[in-house]
Amino acid sequence: HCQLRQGAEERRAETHPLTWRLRQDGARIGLDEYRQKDGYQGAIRTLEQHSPGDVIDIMKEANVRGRGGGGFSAGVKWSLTQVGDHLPRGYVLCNADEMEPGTFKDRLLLEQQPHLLIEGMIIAGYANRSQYGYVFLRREYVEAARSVALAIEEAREAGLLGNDVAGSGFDFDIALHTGAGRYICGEETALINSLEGKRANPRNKPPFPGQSGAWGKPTVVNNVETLCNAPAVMQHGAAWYQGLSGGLSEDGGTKLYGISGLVERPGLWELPIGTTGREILERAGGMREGHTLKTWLPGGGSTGFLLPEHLDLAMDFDTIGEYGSRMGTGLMAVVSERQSVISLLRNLEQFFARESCGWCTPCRDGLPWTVKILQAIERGEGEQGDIEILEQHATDLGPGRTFCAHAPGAAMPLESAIRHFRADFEAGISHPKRAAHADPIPVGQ
Ligand code: L3W
Repeated sequence: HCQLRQGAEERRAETHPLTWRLRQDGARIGLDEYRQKDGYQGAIRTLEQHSPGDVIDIMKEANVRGRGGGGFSAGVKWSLTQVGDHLPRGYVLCNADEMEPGTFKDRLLLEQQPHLLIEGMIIAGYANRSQYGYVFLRREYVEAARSVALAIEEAREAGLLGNDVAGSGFDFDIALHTGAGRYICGEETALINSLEGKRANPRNKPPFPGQSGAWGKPTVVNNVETLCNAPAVMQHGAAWYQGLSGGLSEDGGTKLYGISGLVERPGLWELPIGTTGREILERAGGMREGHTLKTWLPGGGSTGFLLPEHLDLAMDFDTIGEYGSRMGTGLMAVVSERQSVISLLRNLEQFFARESCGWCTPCRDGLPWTVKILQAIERGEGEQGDIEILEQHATDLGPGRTFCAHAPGAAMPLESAIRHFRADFEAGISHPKRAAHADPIPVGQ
């Protein structure tokens, strides 16, 4: 699924800033090849020609929005660290803890083109007056770890990391840190706790990491793909970046879009942001023979189910949000009419229950309870009133009830599945309402 299914001849620097350097055979791009293909020019130009404030203005103007799923402006995030006089400010953390169900975009960048990330981190470090960056990497990404570690060494030897980066007088270095394989470590404040050697419980926000992050210092946390956009923005400018979407969206740039499920050719493509779900499905050759599309998740397990009628919506941060879902990571998962939405939902909620850090009650207790009810419905042994309990859970897990977005993320597929496929839930209910004295709360399993 990790192949970038697009001919090299179709990818150009002017239109595919994230992937134009990649080889057709998927081989890793080392430092020499990266530099031959214009690599590090964005960072060098930044260090030579711009002040940190300029970089932030350009990133804001380009409107690079967080590609991990949050969609928050990277430039605005970077401006949070510009308070106070003390130098260096703090840290740049690359969130490479890619573990969103169905998401495999950052892996491609990390394995095949790690220098693009390092270049982006140098730019982020300079803009945020930081001297140290960490790549927080998902433990299971063994190949990516090897690739990034080698790239850090290559960059250090070439004077692109360490003291006096590229002769600019700016000092910046990066360390690779592998996590312990937990989804919650991708939540930015849990990531910070984990990096500090603490248990990965999310922290309350505010303060945002830009105000007080790792070891109490102003800290920028950006997704891999977000940071990988910075070099081209700094090399070619905000107006150019904005134009990449070709009018398909008010958001700028391109996006790594992908698709998995029962399609002919699952894959990943760099396309203008705002490309429709239909085009992504068509690039994958459509649904497999004998299957028709029942529903789809636009960007991971923590997004809401959409219907075939939503395929013509622009896949961007704002449009999808108007239809009870979110673009999320932009990697679609399709469900065939011959597959069970209830089983998929149960699988996702089981994942979210397992990956909850356990701090907040709705998440710790609500998710296992949700799973238990879904398992009963899946077996055809649901009870009258179960749908109403699940609806209540979708509310109780929703925004504002917990420290972080884990529970609201889990609530999205739950709420949308009930809204769109109530009949599927009803079909799994065979028992009368449970007696009032029965213990309805299977806590702590
Ligand atoms: C300063 C404010 N900064 C928000 C920052 C915030 C964060 C970013 C996004 O979860 C989503 C989540 C998952 N001043 C700010 C501010 N920020 N207001 O903006 O914030 P937010 O609240 O939208 O979400 P979050 O807690 O960071 C991000 C979703 O991503 N997700 C999970 C993805 C997993 C991967 C992966 O495995 N690679 O990407 C998928 O969609 O559900 O909704 O930095 O500090 N006023």
